[in-house]
This record gives sequence, structure tokens and C-alpha cells, in this order.
Amino acid sequence: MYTQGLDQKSSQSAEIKVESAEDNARFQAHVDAEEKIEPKDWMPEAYRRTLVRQISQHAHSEIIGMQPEGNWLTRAPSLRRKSILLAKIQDEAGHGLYLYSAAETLGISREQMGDQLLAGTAKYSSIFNYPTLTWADIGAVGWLVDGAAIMNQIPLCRCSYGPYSRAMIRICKEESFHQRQGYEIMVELCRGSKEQKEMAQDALNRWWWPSLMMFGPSDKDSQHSAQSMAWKIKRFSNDELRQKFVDVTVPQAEFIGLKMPDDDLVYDEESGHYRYGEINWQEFTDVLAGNGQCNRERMRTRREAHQNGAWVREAAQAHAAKKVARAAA
Ligand code: FAQ
Repeated sequence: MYTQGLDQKSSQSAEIKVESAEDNARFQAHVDAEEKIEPKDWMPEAYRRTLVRQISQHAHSEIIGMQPEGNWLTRAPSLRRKSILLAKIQDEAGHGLYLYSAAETLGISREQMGDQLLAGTAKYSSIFNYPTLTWADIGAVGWLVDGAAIMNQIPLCRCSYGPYSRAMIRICKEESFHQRQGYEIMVELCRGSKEQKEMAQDALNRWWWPSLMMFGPSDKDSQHSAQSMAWKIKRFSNDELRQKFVDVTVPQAEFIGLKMPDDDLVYDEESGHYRYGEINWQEFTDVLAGNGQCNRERMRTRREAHQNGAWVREAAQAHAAKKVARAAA
């Protein structure tokens, strides 16, 4: 999708070049004028590193994020539900691939990013360390997790880095379909039997707070937000996006007769926003430290999938080598 034909010499020389105040000022002016930064443009090393960190973590999230939903593929309640879920999970794989390609334009290889994930030195979203216990969880994941993802990702379509912003445009269109399919599952369950409605409520109870944590630490604890906003990588702070998500999601829950699992939730007429209770940041820290309910299982599954795919990578390389040899003959 994006060129990987980066001029190795120039990207190396960019790294060793001393960054002058003039270079940085010119770069910031470019960003402030809303002009896109493209792979071969000069950029501060810290900008490049921030993007590699964020985009690769985003890509890893899409790939690991296939696991909780994959858990229900063989148990989806109908053929229609199964084919929709299959298509959604395949979309997530595609998102991961666009994002790895966008990160590769910054001079890191997909293999390096994969190694960082498997070594545990790169993060993926906290949300994918929770289990999908019932079919209603598939509704809740689409409605809440994809809903939160869109809220965070729509502004990324305007990110200052060209390849990331362009990848996000298509991803957001697909995420929007994902959110609707999840909400539709919740609507159906809430219109169904008493047991089905209880199952939907139980899924909401378990997924609500982890979904709020997806937006990252509160603004006062967010290490990267201020710089990322100055560089127009991020357009809104973590708390601003979390608030927008709460404001659109609470009425959706009310519409289908579900109750948010937050006794402190109240609509504030004056500000026009819902005020919500305290997030359990200790739980967030524990999940990031690898101690969530499913961290170990997710990484074990990913490692096994990588090992089991070794023959595919070898076959693809052998095929590519044959093609090159044939073309040279
Ligand atoms: N989980 O200073 P900040 C999806 C880390 S895609 C884990 O605020 P920043 C689609 C953060 O990396 C979901 N770690 O950081 C789907 C940093 O650690 P570091 C993924 C988190 O970057 C749906 C530290 O905490 N979306 O769901 C989390 O300015 C269904 C300090 O935080 C993206 O990645 C977290 N929740 O803001 C797939 C969107 N939050 O790197 C399948 C792009 C924070 O220094 C099924 N990313 N951390 O070691 C972003 O917008 C930003 O990176 C934030 C964090 C907002 C996530």
C-alpha cells in the first residue's frame, strides 16, 4: 500500500544529523500549516520514534484484537452472524497490515515490530486482555470497543503524518460498520427473552470500564499527549475523547433499556456532558504490566500462530527468490 522503497542512505543520514533549531522550527511551521509530513521529509527523530511507537502498537492491537472475537466464530448463533463476524475479524487483520505498512515508511521493518510484540517490549491495547465469555460479549465488543476505537481514530484521519492519516480513513469506515454490527447484536438481545437481556446487561457491566480505559491515562498522567498534540499526531486529549465517547454511548444504552454500571453517572445540564465515576487506574496499570485476565493467553496464542506460520513465510520467500532468478535468467 505504501512505498517501502525508502532510500536507506537518506534515512540513516537523517538519524545521525544533528537537529538544529532552524530544522525544528521549519518542521513545526509545516505541521502548524496543516501540511502533511511524508516519509522522505525531514522530521525530528523524536517525532519519528513517537509515530513508530504509536502506529506499531496500534497495529499490534488490531492483530491481538482478533483473538477475543475469534473465540466465538465456531459458536456464533447463526450462519448470518458467523459470516458477519468472520468478515469483521478479517477486517481487523487488514487494519493491522495497513498500519504495519504505514510504520514501515518510518524505517522500521515488519519483522522488527513483530519481534518487539513477541518479546513483550511493545504494547497493545489493554482492552484485548479481557475474556469474551458469552455471545453478548461479541455485541459489547463491537458496540463499545469499536465505538471507542472510532472515537479515538476519526481524529487520526487528520494526523500530521501522511501515511498514518490515509490508512486511518479506510480503517474508520470499516470500524463504523463494526460498531453498528455490535450494537445490532445488543438491540436483538435486548428485544429477546429475559435471559438474553440479562446476558446483554452482564456484557455491558464487564466491558464498560475497560472500554473507558482504552483512551489511555487521564490527561494529568499522560506522558506523550502534550508533545503529540503539538505535532498534530493527536488532535484531542485522552480525557476529551473519553468524554465524547461517554456522551454518545450513554443514550445508546438507555435506548435499548440497559443500565450503565456506574452509580455516579449523571447528566450535567450546565455543561451538556455526562459526569462519570472514578476509573480504576490500578486495574489499568495491572493490565499494562501483563497481569490482566488474558495477557498470558493472548501472547501464547500469538507466539504459536507466528511459529505455525513459519512455513508460509519460508514458502513466500522461496517463491519470490524463484521469480527473481527467473527474471534474471
Ligand atoms: N492500552 O502518554 P499516553 C481497536 C500506554 S484498536 C495499552 O497517553 P499516547 C480496533 C501508552 O502506549 C485499539 N497501553 O500515550 C479493534 C504509553 O506507553 P508507552 C488501539 C496504553 O500514545 C476493535 C502510556 O500508556 N488503538 O480497538 C493504553 O499519547 C475490536 C502512556 O499513555 C490505538 O492504538 C491502552 N489503552 O496515547 C480491533 C489508537 N493507553 O508507549 C479488534 C492509536 C495508553 O510510552 C477488535 N493510539 N497506553 O510505552 C493512540 O491514540 C494513543 O497511542 C493512545 C495512548 C490514546 C492509545
